Amino acid sequence: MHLSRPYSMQWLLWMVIVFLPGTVLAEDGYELWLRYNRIPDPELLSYYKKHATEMVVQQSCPIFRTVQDELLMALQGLLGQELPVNPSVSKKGAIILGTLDESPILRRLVQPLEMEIAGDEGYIIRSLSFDNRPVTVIAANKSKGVLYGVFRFICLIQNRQAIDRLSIRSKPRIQRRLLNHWDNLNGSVERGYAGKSIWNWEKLPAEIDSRYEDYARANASIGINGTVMNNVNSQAEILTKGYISKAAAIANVLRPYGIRVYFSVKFTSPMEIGGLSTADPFDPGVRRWWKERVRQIYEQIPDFGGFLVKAYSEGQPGPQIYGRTHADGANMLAEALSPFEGIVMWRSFVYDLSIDSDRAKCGYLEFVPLDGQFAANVLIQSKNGPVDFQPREPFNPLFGAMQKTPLMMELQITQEYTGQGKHLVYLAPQWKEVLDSETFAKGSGTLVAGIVDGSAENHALSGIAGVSGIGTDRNWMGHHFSQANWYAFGRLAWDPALTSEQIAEEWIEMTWSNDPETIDAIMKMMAGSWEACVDYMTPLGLHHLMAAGHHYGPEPEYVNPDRADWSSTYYHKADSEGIGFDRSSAGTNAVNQYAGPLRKLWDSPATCPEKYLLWFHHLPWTHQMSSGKTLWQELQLRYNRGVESVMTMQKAWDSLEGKIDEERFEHVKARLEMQLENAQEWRDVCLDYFGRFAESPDTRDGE
Ligand code: GCV
Repeated sequence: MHLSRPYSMQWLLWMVIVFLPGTVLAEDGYELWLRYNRIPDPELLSYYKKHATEMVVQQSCPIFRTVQDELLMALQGLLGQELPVNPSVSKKGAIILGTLDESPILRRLVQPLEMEIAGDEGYIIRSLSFDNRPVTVIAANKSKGVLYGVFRFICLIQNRQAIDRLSIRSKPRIQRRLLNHWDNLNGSVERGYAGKSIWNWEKLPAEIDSRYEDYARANASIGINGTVMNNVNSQAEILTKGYISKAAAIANVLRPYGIRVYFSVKFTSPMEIGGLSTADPFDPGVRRWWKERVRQIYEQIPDFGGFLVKAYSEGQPGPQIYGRTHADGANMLAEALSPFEGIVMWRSFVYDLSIDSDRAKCGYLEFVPLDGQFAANVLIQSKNGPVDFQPREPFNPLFGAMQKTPLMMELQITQEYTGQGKHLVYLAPQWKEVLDSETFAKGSGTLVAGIVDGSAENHALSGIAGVSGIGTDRNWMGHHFSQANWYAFGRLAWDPALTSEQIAEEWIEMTWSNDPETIDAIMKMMAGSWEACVDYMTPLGLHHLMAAGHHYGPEPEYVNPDRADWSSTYYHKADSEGIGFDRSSAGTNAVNQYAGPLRKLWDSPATCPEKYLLWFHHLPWTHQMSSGKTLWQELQLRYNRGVESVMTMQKAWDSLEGKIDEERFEHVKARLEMQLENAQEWRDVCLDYFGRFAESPDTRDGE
């Protein structure tokens, strides 16, 4: 084998097990979607072998070595073929990898114009002929692009696609595609449901866990190019020398996979670890402190990405303490980072009820007036919806309302409000609903995705972040199916136009099986899983009925003694008159934060889509729904439908017994049982509670 780096013991052991004839692999989900098990069909195997005979490489750099190793490893596993690595083409079926700058062969084969279109991270994959030999070309302008191209090529084989007539050109639509870890420095993970933080801060920088590299491989395979290592509820210590060195050690592992590291920083760090008496962004000493600290970071992490900041929200300090604005705070950090091309991602997740009593309106009210005041290297990071990662929310009205400022979207991969690593909920349809939403920000045709990727408003910067949920569990995410959300996040960050079905199918074949019946059964489970969760938790636009604190089960009766908006009753407002939050023009007028056509549509219960009905309206229990039922009847129907969908998922999964490896089969089966119990609890608790107000009798069917 032509391996440029020694593999870990774990990997070698795995290889031995894979190649023992007749061995049935026990799987624990650690490999994620990067499972390179041998293709069992002899005909297919010989087809792929014919088109993957050697690897032609004419360059070397750390990323390039990664590229080469990954392809070797994949083909060794999938085809059982040790590919020679040669500097020139000697066989039919060669795979030629490289950048035009460094590979003379590729310069002969590929048009420079075509590469221009691919940009810095894009790639092309083409079936071509070289000296009358059929070859496959994976080319890019930068090594990073080749890395992404190679992972796509491997995916094609994992998906059993033809590889002899390839003509693929791809480049990411969004520049910064980041995971946000809500990992604390003590190893716990806020809203994490898969064990502890994978960053072993105590043992760093001396000990480098082999997981870091596996994490990097997984992310690179789906195009993720950055990671914010620590919680947005940040601790100042991340900026101390010790932690910078620890982070630098991780950055060294991630770099060959094209991944940069970023920090969440606490606004009062200059006071907490710098001994200053203020953190006022207008104070020259404070500004100097940040500049110096940033310089120290770049000394150790030359490609450091920048800072993420949660300011003046949920107890985190911000510039407002000193009478300054979000823009003042963000711009101070931006100034420190700018000489190194670092960026600031400043979160808009703020809800100071003294600004407005409707929490959903607060972010918009604080941030829109600041549009145009942020430095060029600042992005505003906004959650997909205006409240907080609820099972379903309309899109955040900030998208489209701050046309002079690049807005990043923050999605939640970790399932804080959607079953927490215990429920099978495929979130790509939720994200697609938001990304595909028409904002009417510039007449029709301005989708949220176009704002996030910067194209609608011509921004030089663009970004998207997913709150990761990754932990030390063997399967990384707690639930095997939560891996699909990590995968889907990366794929949508690369191309928001992909459909959730396309992504699911790709993932299923890589993660579970290539058997058509298995794919079909799992596809159906995944496709309906998000709507099922919405139905059994918060149908018809209801939101935040979750139990206080842990946010797992239902607690519709919860009233927080200190804060109205931390109470479930604040959101559903159920009483004998009806249910729902009146955000129409007759209510809080949150609807007015959306562009004209949406405002008009959503302002009237007659035209508001039923999925958002109780988000925008408080309606009588007898309100007529499009089904002809009353609102109360419809609510019961939806809760029951959610439970039934989980039963259907269970049946589909049971039908796969024997087709899926036992360990993962049993794991998912047990989780589905828990999900059913939870869904029933959600239904029963919510309907019992709302039933106390509703005039109609509870017509729920028994099971
Ligand atoms: C990191 C929600 C979560 C918090 C989280 C916060 C945020 O309120 O429950 O755990 O804090 O969002 O996004 O900042």
